[in-house]
Amino acid sequence: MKIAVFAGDGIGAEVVAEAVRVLEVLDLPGMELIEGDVGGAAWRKHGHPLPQQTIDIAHAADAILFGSVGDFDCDHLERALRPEQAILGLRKELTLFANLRPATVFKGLEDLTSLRPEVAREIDLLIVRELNGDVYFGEKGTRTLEDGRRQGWDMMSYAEDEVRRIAHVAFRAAQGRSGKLCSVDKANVLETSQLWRDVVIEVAAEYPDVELSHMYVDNAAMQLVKNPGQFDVVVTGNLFGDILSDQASMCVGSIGLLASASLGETQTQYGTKGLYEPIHGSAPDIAGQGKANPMAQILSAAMMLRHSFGLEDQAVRIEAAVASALADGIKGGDLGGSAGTRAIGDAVVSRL
Ligand code: GGG
Repeated sequence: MKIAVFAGDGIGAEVVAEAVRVLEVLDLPGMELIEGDVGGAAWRKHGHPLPQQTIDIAHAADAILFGSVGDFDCDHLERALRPEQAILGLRKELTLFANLRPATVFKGLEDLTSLRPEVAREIDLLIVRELNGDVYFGEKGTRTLEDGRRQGWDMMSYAEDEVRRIAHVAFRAAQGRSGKLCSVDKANVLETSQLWRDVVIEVAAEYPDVELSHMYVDNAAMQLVKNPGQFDVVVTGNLFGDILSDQASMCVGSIGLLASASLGETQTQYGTKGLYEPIHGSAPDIAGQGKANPMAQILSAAMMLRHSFGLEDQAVRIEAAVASALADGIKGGDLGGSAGTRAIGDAVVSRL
């Protein structure tokens, strides 16, 4: 079981260390951890946020445990050298096109979310975000117009096969849950979204047992805080998914709790090859202070055991340990508590 460990920038190293500790305590036979550099840390050492040796490690691994990237010191760099290119590059390089972002409210946190407790309690949703297309990867540039004004552009596009493959992932996920799928787009304004909607409807014909609905992204943002209980599986594009899943994190209490799996179609001898990361970034303002909540990173490791190694029991063990720690009041600063990174890791480890 080869696991590439790319901690990255800011709080990445601190939270990844706790997730690795959890994995080591489980004492999984044959587990091998291989570290690699990504993000600003890699740019400092190798002059590039995603050096070739890191790409090689990623290719050789069965799964990747990824921390976070983002570094203010890199703000002056051209876009191709920015830390964020490490995560975008890995997703593209490994064709990891399906990002699964589950969101539920843990017991004991109902009063801590941005919603009324009775509304928050209803949340149990899975955002399926497309990762390889959209405006993030379209042609982009800046130029000066004839009248002297500067203009920037980013091309938004989806090819039908890109929509079809993420739609299949979402329909299958819906089949395994409540059988409800909501596709989020902006089809009243964007051609890209109209194609997205047409293709999702075509794919729906293969899943007659799934109830499909469509929602414009602006309405979805509103409904997510008004009545989140109406959603089960939500499928959407790269940009809308990035934004909606951060929004969802506040509906469940903290972005420090949301894990994610990025999957493609590569199968290893153990399961589906994937990259696992918290949805939060590198939080440079609290980096190195032992304050970051490692729970999202630990829960990402649980997703890795489930999807890439078929170790459902071990994944459930980790998730139960996190839930138990939260129910016992072990909370980081992000949840109004005072537990530090290491103390939260200890609490999870002791409950495994
Ligand atoms: N762990 C998530 C992370 O490092 N996020 C930084 C980032 O730039 N993410 C871009 C994205 O998720 O599309």
